[in-house]
Amino acid sequence: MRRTWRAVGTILLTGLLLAALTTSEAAADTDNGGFENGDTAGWTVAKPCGGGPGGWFATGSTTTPLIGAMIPPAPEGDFAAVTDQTGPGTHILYQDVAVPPGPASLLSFFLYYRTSAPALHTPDTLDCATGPNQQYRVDLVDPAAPVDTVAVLAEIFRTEAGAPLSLPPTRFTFDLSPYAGQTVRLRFTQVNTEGLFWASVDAVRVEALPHTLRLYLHGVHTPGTAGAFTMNTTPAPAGTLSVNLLTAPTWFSAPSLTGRFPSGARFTLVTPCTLGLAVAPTYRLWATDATTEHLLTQTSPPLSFCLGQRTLKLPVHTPLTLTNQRLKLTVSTPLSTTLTLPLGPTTYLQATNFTGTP
Ligand SMILES: [Ca+2]
Repeated sequence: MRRTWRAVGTILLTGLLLAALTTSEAAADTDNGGFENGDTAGWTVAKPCGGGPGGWFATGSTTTPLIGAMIPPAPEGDFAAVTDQTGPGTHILYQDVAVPPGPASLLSFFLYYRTSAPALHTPDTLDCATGPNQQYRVDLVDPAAPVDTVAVLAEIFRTEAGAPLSLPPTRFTFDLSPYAGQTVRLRFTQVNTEGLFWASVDAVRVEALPHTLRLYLHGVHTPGTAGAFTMNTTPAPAGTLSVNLLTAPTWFSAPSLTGRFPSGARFTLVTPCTLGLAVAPTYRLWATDATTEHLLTQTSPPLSFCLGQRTLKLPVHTPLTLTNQRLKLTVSTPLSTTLTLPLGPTTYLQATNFTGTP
């Protein structure tokens, strides 16, 4: 019976791992963040303090590589990273990570530890020459700063004085959105002057998260186009724009988009109801770059009663991947009809579940 349950558990776990791999496939990621190379390739190991043997190691074992202390199995895959030592030291593991330029990025990792010391001590230094200093911390650091700086960009985790002497594998997340487009140093540091300390980490990931993309229609022209207007992620100043639909007014997204809309992502055009059109115009949405143009959808909805705000569904076929392409929106009728379009925060093209830039 026990064997059966274990088999079911293995299948479930395998399914979860596959789901995790699929999710992270398209995302920006760390180099060897799960240590599944069986080594610390992609990472830099430093020991700015302490003379004896000790440091960070990748291991697939449940005992540490130097002194054979018991540690949990890797929480994901076969390998994880752990510190081991025979005396006092400062043990650093870091990687410089390019945070995706999109507006939503998430750092996640499994962290766990155990110490033989009777208590944790958390002075604001990584020096192991003067104790007591017994801590494990995770920081975001400027890559140009000294390797053991405590003037950090952000403190992600720290064992505070009085914290438990051991922690089982626990998933932590941290919002990297404020660092979009920057390269930051992700640094794991373990310091010990009071006893042995086994600090572990696994499954370090940086993922771009899906977000709703809103491209506000502006009345300014897009450079390099024949009189087309711009739509971007900043609401237009309040105002109106008069255009003749016979000339098929056009908006191009700025900047270009690189990313993916998964199956089920919804495209809509949201406008105030004050258009006062005599005929139902045709709306077209395209994906374009310098050389090609691809029609995503075309719709001519009948005029209908409108209260306050009009939400027009644009039935774009998904999944859709764009690589440095612009979205192009045109509104037209075969008649000469002047459209007075209110601009501002209530006039935009919206698409859900976008993972990418912007
Ligand atoms: Ca792993």
